[in-house]
Amino acid sequence: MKNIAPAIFSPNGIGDTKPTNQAVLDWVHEIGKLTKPENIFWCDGSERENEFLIAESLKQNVLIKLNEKKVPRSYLHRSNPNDVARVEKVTFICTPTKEEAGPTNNWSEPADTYSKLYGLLNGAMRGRTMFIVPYIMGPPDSPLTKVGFEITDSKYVVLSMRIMTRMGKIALKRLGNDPKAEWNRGVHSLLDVDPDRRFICHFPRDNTIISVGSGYGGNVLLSKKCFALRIGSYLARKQGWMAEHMLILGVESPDGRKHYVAAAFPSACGKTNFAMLIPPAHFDGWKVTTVGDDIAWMEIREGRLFAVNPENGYFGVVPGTSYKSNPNAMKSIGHDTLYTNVALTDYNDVWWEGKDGAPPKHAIDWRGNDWTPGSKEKAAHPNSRFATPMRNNLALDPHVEKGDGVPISAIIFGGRRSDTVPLVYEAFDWNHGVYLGATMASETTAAATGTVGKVRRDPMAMLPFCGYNIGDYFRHWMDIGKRLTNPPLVFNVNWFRKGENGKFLWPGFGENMRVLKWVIDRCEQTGGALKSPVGWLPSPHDLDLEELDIDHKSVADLLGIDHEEWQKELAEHKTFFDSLGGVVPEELQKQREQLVARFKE
Ligand code: GTP
Ligand code: SPV
Ligand code: MN
Repeated sequence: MKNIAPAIFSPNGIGDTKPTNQAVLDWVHEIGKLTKPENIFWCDGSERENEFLIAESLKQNVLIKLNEKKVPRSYLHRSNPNDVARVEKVTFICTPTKEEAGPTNNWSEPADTYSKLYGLLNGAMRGRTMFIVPYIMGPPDSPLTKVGFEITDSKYVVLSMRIMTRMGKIALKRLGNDPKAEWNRGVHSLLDVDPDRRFICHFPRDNTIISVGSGYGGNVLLSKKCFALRIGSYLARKQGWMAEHMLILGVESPDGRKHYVAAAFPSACGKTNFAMLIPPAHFDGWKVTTVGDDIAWMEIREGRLFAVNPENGYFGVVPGTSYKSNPNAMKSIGHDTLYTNVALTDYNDVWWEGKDGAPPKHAIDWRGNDWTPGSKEKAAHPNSRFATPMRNNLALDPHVEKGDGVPISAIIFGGRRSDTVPLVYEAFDWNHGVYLGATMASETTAAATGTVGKVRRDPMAMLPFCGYNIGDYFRHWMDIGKRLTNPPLVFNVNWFRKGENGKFLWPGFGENMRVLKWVIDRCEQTGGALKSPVGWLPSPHDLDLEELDIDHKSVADLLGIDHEEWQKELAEHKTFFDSLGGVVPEELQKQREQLVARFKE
């Protein structure tokens, strides 16, 4: 196997912070014996370590240093062109029975899978450095916080994990010396980045993840989709909490009343943008703050849901990010940021489609080829990403480090739907809300490899991330509801409905504040709504549309329920439930029948 990640040799005092927990040491020893690395590098998360790893990564062309004046302390990484997104078809849930993984997951038998993966890992780190990355997910003093270790032979992964998680000594401290303590085992090797030998496998019963053959994003930053969502959702059900693909934002009114909202949108459907929203001028005095942009861990206290963001940074979609669409993101990624697969200008600045200003006359595209505005290819890959620490975000919520989490007033589901689904509506109650989540659909995006733009059901935006049987997941949602005396209201939004001209009807981005304001009004029982078959629907005057350049017809189209389209939609709900082969809880089937009946009233 070609050595694409040659070993590095660190001076004394760097890479030698060994944990003391015997269970960790035994596991590292076992993986070391298998993968046969040249040496072992124990990460401590220090500044000195980071500088050393960056210097070595520059030498090996894993990173390109960006213009220090334009983007201080920032770097560009290019992944293998065959490796630019999550790959769902090689992502597996390895439970003893196929039934436990359920109808929506790829399943593979644990013993067979371990032996296949161990075969691939045998000698895989020869001539390479094996990095041990200790990290915690969640605020340091939260009862929800969990420890993980990722073994990897990729410097890019180590540098990214440092941004995306609270990494290093903090995790060793949290874990302590109890050999029976709960912690997640993650093993990652690039191998030779061959799509035919790329597998992302989860062993929920062993709290273990093994990922091979990729060097990109959600496939390899094992803290994120693999641990915080797939293994996380499995643990959450067992332990009575929730792990969800949700942003968390705070919204404060001019008179200082504050609510927190969690929202589940599928990959590349607007979570980061919504979490960093800046209200338009008309909403003078309103403030939106970010708790998290991708993942929420939630527990019940005093009959309410409280949420923490387990992450420490944002791994966000770059294309389309501009001062117009997301000024908070632009400022965040203007320094101390690790970019992946964007274009590089002749001034060593970064560029992407949708960035403010004119495109550069010449650039190097994400593949490393010459690019000009006349080129047919995109300069930045559509799924190019930034990894930026959350402390860069000027709109960071002051309670983001709060161990207790923030109380959630509303949950919003949303997808990318050109038709059928109105701009916003509210569920009648919790179980109806679960139905909205269970039946949501979205057009596929570049965040995962495969066809883009095809509508698929993506329950709670968790289709690729639920680590167990989706029927049991639905049941878990309803069980949580039974324990809530003060449940959040549940909403569905769609920023992506299109008019007859094929253009988005809704301006989106900052203007989504208008929808958020209605959500808050409903939470405070001041907002008006009409009863419709699908749920509580605002009439145009219930939304604050002042100073917004939008015509009456567009608003009517955005809020309209087209009965013909909905007959098709209802049939698709049935097809989806049927496709799950009997795991859908009775209550949700009943919800569907009631929905059908309401359309006949
Ligand atoms: P992941 O990181 O993959 O989970 O994505 P995400 O859900 O955080 O999506 P993100 O906010 O990065 O947005 C993805 C794409 O949707 C970007 O190209 C945005 O420009 C676009 N987008 C986000 N919000 C809106 C909106 O309100 N309206 C429109 N039309 N596009 C939006
Ligand atoms: C997503 O796809 O939902 C992401 C990007 O947030 S990745 O980390 O690659 O999964
Ligand atoms: Mn995501």
